[in-house]
Amino acid sequence: MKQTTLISERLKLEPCPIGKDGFCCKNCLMGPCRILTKEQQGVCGASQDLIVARNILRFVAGGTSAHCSHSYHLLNYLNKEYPKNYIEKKAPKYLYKLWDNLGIIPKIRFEHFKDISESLHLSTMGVNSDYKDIMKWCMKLGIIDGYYGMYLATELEDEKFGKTKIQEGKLNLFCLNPKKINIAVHGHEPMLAEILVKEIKKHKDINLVGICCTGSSILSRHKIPLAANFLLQENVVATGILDVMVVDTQCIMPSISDLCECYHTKLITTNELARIPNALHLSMKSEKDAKEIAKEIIKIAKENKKNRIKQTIKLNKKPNKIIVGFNEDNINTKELANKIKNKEIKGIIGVIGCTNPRTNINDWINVYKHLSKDYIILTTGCVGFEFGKNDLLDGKRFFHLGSCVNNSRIAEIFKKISEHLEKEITDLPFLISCPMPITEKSIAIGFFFASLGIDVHFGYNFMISSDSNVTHFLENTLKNEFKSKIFLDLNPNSLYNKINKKLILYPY
Ligand code: BF8
Repeated sequence: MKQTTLISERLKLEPCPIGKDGFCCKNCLMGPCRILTKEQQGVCGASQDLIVARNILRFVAGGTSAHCSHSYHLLNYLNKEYPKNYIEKKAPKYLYKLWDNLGIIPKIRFEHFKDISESLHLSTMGVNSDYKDIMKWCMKLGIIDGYYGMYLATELEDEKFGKTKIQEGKLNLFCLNPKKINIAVHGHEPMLAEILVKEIKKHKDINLVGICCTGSSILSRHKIPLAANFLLQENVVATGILDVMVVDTQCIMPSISDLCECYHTKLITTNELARIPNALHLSMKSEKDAKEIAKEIIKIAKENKKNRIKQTIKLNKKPNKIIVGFNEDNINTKELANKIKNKEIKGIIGVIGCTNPRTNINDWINVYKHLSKDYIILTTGCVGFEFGKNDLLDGKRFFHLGSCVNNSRIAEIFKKISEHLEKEITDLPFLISCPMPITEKSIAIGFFFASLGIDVHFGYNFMISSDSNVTHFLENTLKNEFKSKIFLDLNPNSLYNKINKKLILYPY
């Protein structure tokens, strides 16, 4: 039998302190160069600022490509063309004008993929050596991530699978049922999961659960219980009672393959990009494929239940009850605008992104719990799951808006409120806080919100150490054109104090 570990064990591997600050350049074979001071240069002559800026841009390009790939796969699945003038139609007019003047929006359909590729080009050795210009490219990719990634994916999913509904749902590992055949769907692109939801209705002996953003998506639309976020995904397998895990793309730990072998679970991949050793690959490109594959998955799960070895994690608690399914149409933005105007609430915080196990998750959750007395909290993704685990997703102060591509719903809510109040988004008490980022996607999302004029907080260092010029640029210079800043605060209490002292999140 294969031996494997869980993430809690592997976390003993310390992060590289040089790479963590973005000071390691691996863009050519004269290096890798580790540039520890502002005076030092890489072998090619690259400064510390340039190295940090290029590393951030490559990170943002990775995140943007994931979201744009998601919407592209949806278009293919639905047999649809790219919409024309998409950003022009979706963005606030004054922002479109600003971005147009700055020359940072793709005008031709598909040009956004070229921009992702050009970002890789310009950050290769010996192309762009102006860190400020590279930061502008980060903003450009942020806009692309927001519109051609998150907005488009959310819109296509709403059109095809229906708008989310406000309803009670269940969340946590305890959604698994030892008496039933358990199937989990994991990843981000919910096309196959949607078909499985319909198909399992014919099978009373099957319990379908979700993981990560595919899970959030079918939770918000169909009340399918959400068993885990990124951090708990291995535990779903390690219960010993998961008969099939179906994965699409993104945030699937490579460890899952060995774990599935240890615990009898059949691992099934469905996306051409996401191949995993020892998994059964059932390629899904169309709705017709999806219908056939869903039936095949059910057959495999039914046959595999008899191979369970034993249940290894006790599931003796009840799942948390949560209210889910909020979106830009069923949240009363007029009412929120009035509450801001009448000072009934101090503002709105979008708490988004991952749950990085290198942070103190409980401390962050507690801070938002305190802040929710004065602020409305809109949330998505893995941090949203964490609020659910703490029984905070009540639909009164905390509003769960779905998966990470559904961050477009937060942007849309901010846009609508600003229209009601006839103000620019940047003049309103909005903050985006991503306290525990893990993925490149989280950073791309941050740049998107900054492009809208909203201050963006990160609670874990993504290559912006306190004294670099890049940090200074993001905290100060960005304001000149975008009226926003991207800043780090690694300490939950310090963020809380800054908000209380009105150093950030200025009152209306
Ligand atoms: O897109 S919050 S760990 S699951 S990246 Fe991944 Fe981060 Fe979770 Fe969904 Ni979002």
